[in-house]
Amino acid sequence: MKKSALQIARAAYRPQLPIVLTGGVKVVEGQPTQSAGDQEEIAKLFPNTYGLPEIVFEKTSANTESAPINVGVILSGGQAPGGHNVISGLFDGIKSINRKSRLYGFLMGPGGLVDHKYKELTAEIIDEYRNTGGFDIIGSGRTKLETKEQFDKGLEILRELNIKALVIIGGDDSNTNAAILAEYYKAIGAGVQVIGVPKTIDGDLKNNVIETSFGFDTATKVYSEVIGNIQRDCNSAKKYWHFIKLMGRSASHIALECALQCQPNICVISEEVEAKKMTLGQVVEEIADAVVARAKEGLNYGVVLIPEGLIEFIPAVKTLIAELNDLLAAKAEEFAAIAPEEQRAWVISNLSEVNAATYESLPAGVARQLTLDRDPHGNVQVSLIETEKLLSEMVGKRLEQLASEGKYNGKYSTMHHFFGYEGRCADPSNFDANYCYGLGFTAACLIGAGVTGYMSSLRNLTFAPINWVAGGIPITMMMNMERRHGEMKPVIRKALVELDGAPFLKFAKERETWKVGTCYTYPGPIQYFGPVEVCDQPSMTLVYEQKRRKY
Ligand code: FBP
Repeated sequence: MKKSALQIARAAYRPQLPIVLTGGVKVVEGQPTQSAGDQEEIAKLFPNTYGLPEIVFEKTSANTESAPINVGVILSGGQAPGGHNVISGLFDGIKSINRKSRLYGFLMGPGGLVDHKYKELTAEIIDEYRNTGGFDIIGSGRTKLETKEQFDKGLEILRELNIKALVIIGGDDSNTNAAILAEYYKAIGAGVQVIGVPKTIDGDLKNNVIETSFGFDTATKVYSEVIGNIQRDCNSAKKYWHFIKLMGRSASHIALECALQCQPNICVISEEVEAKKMTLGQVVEEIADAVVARAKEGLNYGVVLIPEGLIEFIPAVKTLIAELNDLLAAKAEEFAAIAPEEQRAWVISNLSEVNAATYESLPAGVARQLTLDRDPHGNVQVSLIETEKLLSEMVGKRLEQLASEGKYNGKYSTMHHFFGYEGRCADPSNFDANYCYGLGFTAACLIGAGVTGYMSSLRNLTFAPINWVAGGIPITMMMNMERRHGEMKPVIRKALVELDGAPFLKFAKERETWKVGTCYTYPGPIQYFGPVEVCDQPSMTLVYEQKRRKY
């Protein structure tokens, strides 16, 4: 296959490993842990894997080579830059345990384990994919691993291939399932360890022990590059308002990071909308105010960032979605049998009065999307809702009204963009290339340590990679009970933007200036070769969270 010059140069990049992982490692155990919430219920549901200690690896000069081990790996959910480096780090890690260890990749996500679709990942294959974006080495999928039948079916192929450890690379839902699988295999004495790796561009799988999920750094840098380009175009032509929706199903971390990088005129933060109990009309009003204020200065252009998940955070819509989830779960067959043109009326007649009113008030396309198929984890597919168009149209209508009252006399022409899939398979930034390779290598060390139900972890991420702290965190430590598909389930708590956190506070301090002033910054494309301050900086979110500028 023909390769670009950058592909060839990038293949030669050697990710930097934390110094602790560059020889033999020994395990240092911390204190027993407890779950993030609902301790009693979680302890009951995970009798074999609850309360385990955190683990940190330290360097040892002792010979740590041990028997060869066969390991399986699964990529689960949406693509995120760096997945291939997790796999290459895992491969190199298990080979450092014993040259005869073997790695098998299950194809197209967790479904590959259940359907026994796999391929052995040899050194030749791994070398083709080092430092590349995408998940194409084995593919990914969203099958939810949750039933005993699936676990037992998976165990058949694990036994056939003599696989003693399974690494699941996924987001909060997939790692929740990894914890359930680990518990089940431990309970039945299957002899298979399960290790998770924190993946998602959304950045919402993080807590005080997992500093960030991989892929967030690269994806936000890609989006920031193009937002910067649009801002420059906008500032050159001075004739459009650009409404840019950014991926991130639930939390607004991506939008916030891009706002910190690019300084747009407006960035809506869903978590703030929810906290202030805002209606859609109030969000529109705020944007319209900014358009009017800029028009007064003769500035009939601007850039608005909108997080993909916004609609779900508007309190009235959130309550509606919760009732719809229960309704559609309880009456799935009845709903499926209804002709499409009659579904709207059926939904309205089955909802409570208040939610029926909200449903009716939404534009038909948005309302319909809320009743369409959930993903296998029960999430509304918000990437399919055109919030950027919805908002720009509503702002347009409000401006017409203001103009008729003599309160606005600017020009309002709009452009719409959605940046999501463009960033998920980019070649990983140096940060993600190093982080992912280290996470994979750490997963191998956790396998070597014989533990199960742990998530691979690297900390101190605003320091240079050689100083990163490697270890493992019991997955149950991140869990609490939440309502899903109409039932209470143990799940990893999603990290939303904290309104008292340093990244949001920084944004909140600057945003009034950015609104009317034109303070755009232009981050430019990701650089892989060159000065440290250009190539190796972590996300601003991490930097503000850890209150450190650069290493
Ligand atoms: P993960 O949570 O699996 O990492 O996926 C996140 C995401 O990229 C969201 O930002 C987006 O809403 C969703 O996936 C899109 O899903 P799909 O790839 O199935 O269209």
